[in-house]
Amino acid sequence: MHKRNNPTKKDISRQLITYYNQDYHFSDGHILGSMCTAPHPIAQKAYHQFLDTNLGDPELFPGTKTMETKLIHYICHMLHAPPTADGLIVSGGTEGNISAIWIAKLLSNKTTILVPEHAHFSFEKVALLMNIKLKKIPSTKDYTVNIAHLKKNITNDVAAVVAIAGSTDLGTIDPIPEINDLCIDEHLFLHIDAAFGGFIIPYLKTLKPNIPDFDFRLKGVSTISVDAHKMGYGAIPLGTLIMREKQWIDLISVTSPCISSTRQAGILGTRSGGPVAAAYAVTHYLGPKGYQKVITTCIQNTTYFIHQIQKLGLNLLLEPTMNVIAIHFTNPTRVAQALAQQGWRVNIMEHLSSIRIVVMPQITKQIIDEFIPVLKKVCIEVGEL
Ligand code: 0PR
Repeated sequence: MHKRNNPTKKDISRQLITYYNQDYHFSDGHILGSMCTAPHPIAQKAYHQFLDTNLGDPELFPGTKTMETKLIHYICHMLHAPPTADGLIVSGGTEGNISAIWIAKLLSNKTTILVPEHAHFSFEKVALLMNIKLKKIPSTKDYTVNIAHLKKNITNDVAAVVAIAGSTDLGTIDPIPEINDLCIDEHLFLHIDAAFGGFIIPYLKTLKPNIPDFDFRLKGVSTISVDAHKMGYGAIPLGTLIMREKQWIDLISVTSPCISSTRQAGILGTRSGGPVAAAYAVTHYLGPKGYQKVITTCIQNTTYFIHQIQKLGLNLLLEPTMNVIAIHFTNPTRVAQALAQQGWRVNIMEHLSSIRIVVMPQITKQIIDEFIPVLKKVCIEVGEL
């Protein structure tokens, strides 16, 4: 009998289970430091349904393309974008930042950008890819950009100013209204990196009225990137770049002779409609009321979490603005490694002598109650308590 060399379906299925079991899963509740979560069930279903679509050739998939347009409109509306605005679906915050600076560079023909020192490392890629010079602006003691330093660094080779609405390390929000005024006065392109905060800040205002504006209501804001695969409850990869003027899309478009549409915008070519369908489904299903509920719960759980941490006698690096907690340690790596040995994953921020916990929707009070005794035990073991 002819012997099959390839593994059977059953073999493959067993292999997949083995590999799957080597991973951590959001549903276990032990991933504490990630900015992602398991996609909402309605997003998971939509993703599978649109697995074989390709938005690189939208004329073959007009239905998927319509969903994409509606998703962009949803985000535009959430960000109070003017009627002149439009957006691009991108793979995430990295591509959003690259695309925004690509536009700013083409509009200005200049090559320096002013970036807060607490900006995400994706701006290093911007610099490498586009021969851009990053001028890093120091932070204040609140870990937001220092406006006086920003002002001092405005020179006539600046293509764009970047501000962060929900920083990667600490969830802090730069003083965007002041930066906005500065950019209007100096006629500078202003990009807001709201990859993480974009789905939080609109709903944070009802809980914390002093949260500053960050969106297109500020007339100097040129572009905003927001990821659905972070706090939007969507599936990876799904980011958006919303721009004040729809014609800026033309700047980053090329003619595409071999496909049915004549122009293709942005960096990617072939790309799945699955994540777009997922984000369309969850945004329209939850709507503002649903997101308000999700964010309110995350913020309440953050408050509960920090009380439990403080009750242990541990110190926070600063009072959280949103659902990002930084616990200060003498040796954060040792704490994180000891937690990993117990099956709990946090992110290490050596540069801030802290560990990061992001209170995503899967981090319930029950999970916090399970984690706190482990944290206490580990801290005693490694001499942090
Ligand atoms: N801008 C900000 C403010 C970000 O926080 C991030 C990612 C990006 C841009 C880049 O986004 P993409 O990674 O989607 O391109 N911040 C997270 C971080 O570096 C990404 C992340 C998510 C890391 C989940 C780990 C993880 O498990 O922490």
